[in-house]
Amino acid sequence: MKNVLIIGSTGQIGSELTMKLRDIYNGNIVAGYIPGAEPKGVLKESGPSAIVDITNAQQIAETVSEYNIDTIYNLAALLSAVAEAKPQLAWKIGMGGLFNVLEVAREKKCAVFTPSSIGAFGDKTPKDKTPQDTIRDPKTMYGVTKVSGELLSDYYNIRFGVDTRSVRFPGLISYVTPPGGGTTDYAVDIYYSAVKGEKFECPIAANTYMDMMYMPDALRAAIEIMEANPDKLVHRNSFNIASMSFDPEIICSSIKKYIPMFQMEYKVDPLRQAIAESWPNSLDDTCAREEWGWKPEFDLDSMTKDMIVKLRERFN
Ligand code: AKB
Repeated sequence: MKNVLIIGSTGQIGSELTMKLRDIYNGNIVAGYIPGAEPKGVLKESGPSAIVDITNAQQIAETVSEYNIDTIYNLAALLSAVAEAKPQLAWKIGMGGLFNVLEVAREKKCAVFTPSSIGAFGDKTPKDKTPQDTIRDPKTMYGVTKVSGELLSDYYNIRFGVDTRSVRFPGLISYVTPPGGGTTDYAVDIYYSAVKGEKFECPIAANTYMDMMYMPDALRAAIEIMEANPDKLVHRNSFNIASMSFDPEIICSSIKKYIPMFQMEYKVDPLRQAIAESWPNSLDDTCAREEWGWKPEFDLDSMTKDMIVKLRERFN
C-alpha cells in the first residue's frame, strides 16, 4: 500500500506517471494540479485529485496529511526554453517549490522524487558519455535550478534523513501529452508532423546530438529508483540515465523507414540551439545500472515504430 502525491500531475510526465502509479499501487494516488490545468477524462475519474500549487507550502502539507501521503513526485517545473524567458518564475517554481516540498517531506516523513535533467550539465562538462560525477556548470536558469535542486535534495537526505531520489532525464518522447517549452521538444513535434503528412521545420541544427528517451522507459525509471534498495544507493540526486542519442538527421532517417515521403527542413531557433550545444551528446548511465538495475527497453527504431502506430490511431 502506497499513498502518493504527484505535483504537476497534468504535465508531460505527470499525466502518464499518475495513471501508471494507479495501475501499480493500491493506495491514494493523488493528482495534484493548479487551477487552469485540471485533470480531465480518465486521469480525473480514476482517482483523487487536489489543488496543490507547489509555491504554496500549506496546500502541500494539507494534502499530504489528508491522504496520508508517504511519497511525493515533484514534477512542477518550467522547461529550458521557457525558463530562459521567465527566469524569476523558473526559480520560484524550481527552487522555492522544491524547498516547500522538502520541508513538508521532512516534517511528515515522505520520500521525494524530483527529476533533474541533462540540462544540469554545461560547456565544461565532458560531452560524450558524460560521467555520473563530473562538472555541472549550466548557463541556463533551467540548469541552475536543476543543479541547485540536486544539491538541496542531497542536503535534505544527509542532514535530515529525507529519502530524496532523482534521475537526470534526457529529452522525453511521448504520444500522450506534448511537452511545452523544452529544447528537446523537436523530437516529439517531428513525429506529429510526419504522421499528419506535413513537412517538419527543425529548430535544432544537424549534427547536434542529445540524449532522448521514450516515455515508457522514463516512467519505469521514476518508479524503479523510488523502489530501489536504499542500502545499494551510493548516489541519490541525481542518476544519469540513458537509452538513445541522436541528431535531427538520424531521427529523420528513422521516421523515413516507416514514412518514406516524410520531409524535413531546418529553421534553427538560436535560443534552443545555444542550449542544445551546451548540453552533453550522450550520458554514461553505468551507476544507475549498477546501483538499482536501470535498463532501457526502447531504442530509436522501436520507439519510432510505436510512436507512429499510436499517433496514427489518434489522427487517422
Ligand atoms: C528540455 O528540453 O528542457 C527538457 C529537458 C531535457 O530537461 N526536455
